Amino acid sequence: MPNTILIGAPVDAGQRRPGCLMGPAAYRVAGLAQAIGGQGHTVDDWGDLTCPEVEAPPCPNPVVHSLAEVLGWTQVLSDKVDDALSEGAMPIILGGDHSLALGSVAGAAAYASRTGRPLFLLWLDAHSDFHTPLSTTSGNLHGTPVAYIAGRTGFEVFPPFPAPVPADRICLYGIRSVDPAEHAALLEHDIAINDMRVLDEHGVVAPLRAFLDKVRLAGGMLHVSLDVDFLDPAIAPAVGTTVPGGTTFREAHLVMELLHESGLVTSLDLVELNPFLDDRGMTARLMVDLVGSLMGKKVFDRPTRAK
Ligand code: B3U
Ligand code: MN
Ligand code: MN
Repeated sequence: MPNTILIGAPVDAGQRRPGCLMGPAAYRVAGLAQAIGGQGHTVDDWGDLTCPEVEAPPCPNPVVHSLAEVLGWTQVLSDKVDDALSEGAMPIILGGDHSLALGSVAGAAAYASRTGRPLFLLWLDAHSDFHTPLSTTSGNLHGTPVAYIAGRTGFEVFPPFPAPVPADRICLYGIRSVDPAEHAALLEHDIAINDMRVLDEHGVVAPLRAFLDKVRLAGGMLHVSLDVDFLDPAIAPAVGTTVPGGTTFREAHLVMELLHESGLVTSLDLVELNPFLDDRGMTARLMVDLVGSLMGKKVFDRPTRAK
C-alpha cells in the first residue's frame, strides 16, 4: 500500500487559456484525498506550491511565452517530487497544465538515477508533446515535456534533464493529434506510439500490458502522466485542447485498473484540467474516480493475471 503525497501545482504558464491554475482546488473539492484514502492508503497533502522567481535566458524562438515562469515551476516541482519519492511515497501532482511534467518527471528521473533504478514513462494524452522550444509553433511549452524527458536537443534554455529517459522506455498512449515537426522527430526515436489507430485495432489491454511487462522485467519505476484530453471530450469537457475520438469511460477505467494490478506506478501527474470549462464538476469528478481505480477501487476482487 503506497503512502501518497498530494502536490498542488497551479501552473497556467504552459499554454494560453487561463483556468488550469484552479485544477488543484477542483481536485480537492471533488474528493481526491478521500478517494485515495478510501482504498486504504495514507494521504499527505503538501498544499499548493508557489512559483519561484527565476531569470530566463533569451529564447531563440520568439513565439515561446512565459519561459521564466515555466522554468520556475520546473525547478520547484523537480525538487518536491524528488523529496516525496525520497520519503518512500508516491507523489501525485495536481495540475496545472502539462508543462508541469518538465519538472515532475525531472524529479522522478533524478531520484531514479540516484537509486539505480530505470525510469519508465507512460504518457496518456491526445497529444505527443514532443516539441522542443525551437520547434513549437504555438509557443506553448505544455507541448514539450516528452522531448525534454527523452533528452532531445533544443532545450538549451532549460537546465539539462537529470537523466534522460531512453526512447524505448517511453510509451505514448491514446494520441491522435501530432504536429508535423513532432511527427518527423518521433520517426527518429524508438518510442512506443500507441495512437488511437492501435488502440482501436488491438483494444486498450494488449499494448498496455506489453509496456508494463517491460517495466516489470527491468525492475523499473513508472511515472504516469494523465492529460485530461486522453479522455473523450464528451465525458471530459474541462480541457482547453479537446480532441474528438478519445478513450471512453470504460476504457479509461480499465487502463487504471491494469495499472493498479501491475503495482508498478511510482508517481502520477494529473494535468490540463481547466475547471472554468467544466460542466458541474463532471470532469474533475471523473478524474478523481479514475485515480480511485488506479489506487485499487474495484467492484469484485479477482485473482490477477499471473505475474
Ligand atoms: N501540439 C500543439 C498542441 C498541443 C500540445 N499539447 C496540447 N496541445 N495540449 C502545440 O501547441 O504544441
Ligand atoms: Mn499533454
Ligand atoms: Mn493533450
